[in-house]
Amino acid sequence: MPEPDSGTRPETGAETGTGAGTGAGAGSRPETTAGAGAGAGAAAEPPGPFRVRPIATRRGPDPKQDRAARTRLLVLTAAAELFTARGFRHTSVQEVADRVGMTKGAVYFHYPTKEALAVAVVEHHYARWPLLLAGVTAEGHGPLETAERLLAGAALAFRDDVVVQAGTRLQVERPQIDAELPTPYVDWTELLAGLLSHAETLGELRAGVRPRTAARSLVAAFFGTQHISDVLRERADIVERWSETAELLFRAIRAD
Ligand code: LUB
Repeated sequence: MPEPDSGTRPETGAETGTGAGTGAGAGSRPETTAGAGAGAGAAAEPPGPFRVRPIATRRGPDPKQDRAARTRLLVLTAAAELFTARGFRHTSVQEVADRVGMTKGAVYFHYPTKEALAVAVVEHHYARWPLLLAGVTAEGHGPLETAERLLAGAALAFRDDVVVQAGTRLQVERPQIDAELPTPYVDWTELLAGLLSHAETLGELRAGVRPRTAARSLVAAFFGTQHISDVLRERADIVERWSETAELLFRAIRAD
């Protein structure tokens, strides 16, 4: 019986390059580069947000644009620190402005609302993953090993990267945020399902293991592991907690 559709997200609209005006756009993602699990045998194209994005080119260095981009990143990182520590509702734009030594007006110039700031933080959270994918793919492992190393890399990012942490909290608080946030969890599920389907064609999967079911289970286990580690240890032990869970799950998934 074919597997139920996981409701993968339809491709989002036009992507914007870095540089001008990326702060406030809902649904647009900072560009990426990558292909998935390029070990032996042709791998399927990674899902939308993990796919190669055309790099928006522009003529020559533009100091004004670069300064604006640096300011946006400064504001975004400060917002991520506050969203991670206090959540969306208990963070004010004034606190973000104070943290970067700017006026509230100057922050609003780059991000017209607190919601726009939240959307930008979540977009940058997801923009981390194609870069991680590109790095792991370049190592040339098989698809199952690629999946295992991707999630191990994600665990490090959840421990050390405040934008990843903030994006995760904002996605949990999405009912409180009156803005269009990307649908969570579906891209990782799609990416892992692609890698596990490829692994299946190479005979790397244990008989009876369904790629999409295993992909959903890995995402659910990772999300639960990072959440519990966050609540109990502010993710200080997430790498250890995930490696013990991953060892168990990949032993169940991998063919002997
Ligand atoms: C991941 C989070 C936190 C899934 O994909 C996502 O949306 C995720 C944020 O919403 O964990 C686990 C890899």
